[in-house]
Amino acid sequence: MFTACQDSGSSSDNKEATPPAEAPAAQAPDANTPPAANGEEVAVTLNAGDDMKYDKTEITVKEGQTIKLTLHHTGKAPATAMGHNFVLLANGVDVGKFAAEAAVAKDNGYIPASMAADVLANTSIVGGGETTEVTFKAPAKGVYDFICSFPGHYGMMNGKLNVE
Ligand SMILES: [Cu+2]
Repeated sequence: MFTACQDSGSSSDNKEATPPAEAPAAQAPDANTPPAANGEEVAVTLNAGDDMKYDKTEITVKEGQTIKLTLHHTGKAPATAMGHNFVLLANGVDVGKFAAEAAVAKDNGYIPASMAADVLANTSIVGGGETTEVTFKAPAKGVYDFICSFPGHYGMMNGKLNVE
């Protein structure tokens, strides 16, 4: 398999001087991409930088798959100023309300305890150069919202998890 987003390793894949990449990451799926089948673990990497954007706004998985999601903060700003996380919300959750509650839940990693039942999966908050991950089982077929719950981010940092 492969390792993704390991910072400060000995390899030379240093992303510090990455030019603004507005185009979707043109990573051709290579022969090493594991086939995605029910029950298997699939790796998803989500990048977000100081521009307050996820590099993917749509993630498609299959029901029953185990998803290992890695969130890599490609920027330089500290978590206190430009923290990012990944929060997958249950169906029917009022995203705006959740985000408002989350914004004042700093002590709990911006996950509001009062709405914890609405969270299907979440990572911790990371700052520039840091990586975090969460492994979770794909929920039932449907479309689910994911957001960054750092204050003020969800309007820019949101996407859909499609479970087929
Ligand atoms: Cu964020």
